[in-house]
Amino acid sequence: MSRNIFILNGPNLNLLGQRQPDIYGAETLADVETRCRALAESLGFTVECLQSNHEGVLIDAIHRARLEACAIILNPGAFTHTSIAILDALNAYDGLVFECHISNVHRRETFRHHSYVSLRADGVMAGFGTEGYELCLRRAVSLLTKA
Ligand code: CA2
Repeated sequence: MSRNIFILNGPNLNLLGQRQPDIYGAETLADVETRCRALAESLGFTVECLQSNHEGVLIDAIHRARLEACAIILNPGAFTHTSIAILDALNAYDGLVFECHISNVHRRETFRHHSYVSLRADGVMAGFGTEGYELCLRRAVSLLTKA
C-alpha cells in the first residue's frame, strides 16, 4: 500500500494569509503544507501538496492519486458547490477522501451549504481553521493503519 497522501487545494486558496484573515486565518498555504508534511512524516507517511485555480488540474491530480496516493485531503474551494466533474473524478478513486473547509460553510451563505464532494467524502471538516488539514491527516492515518 502507498503511504503517500495528496493534499489538494482549489481556487483562491493560494491567497491564504494575504486576505480575509477573519474568515481564513493568518497562516499561508505554505505554512499549512509545511506543518502537514512534518506531521505526516512523524506518522510514517509522506504528503504531496498541490494548489490550483483550475478545475482540470485538480481533476488530473485526482486521477494521478489512483496510482500514487492512499488518501486525498481536498479543499475544493468554491468548486465544492459547483463541480460534478470533481465528484466524478473522486468516484473513480478507491482510496480515502476527506473534504476540508477552513471556515464553517454551514454558518455562511446558503449557496455554501451544499457540497457535491460530500457525496463521496469519507469525512468532512468545516470550521476548524487551518488545523482542519492536520485533523484530516490524523484521521486518514488512523484508518490506514488499523488492522
Ligand atoms: O472554508 C473553506 O475552506 C472554503 O472551501 C473556502 C472557499 C469557499 O468558496 C468555500 O465555500 C469554503 C474559498 C477559498 C478562498 O480562499 C481565500 C483565502 C484567503 C483570501 C481570499 C480567499
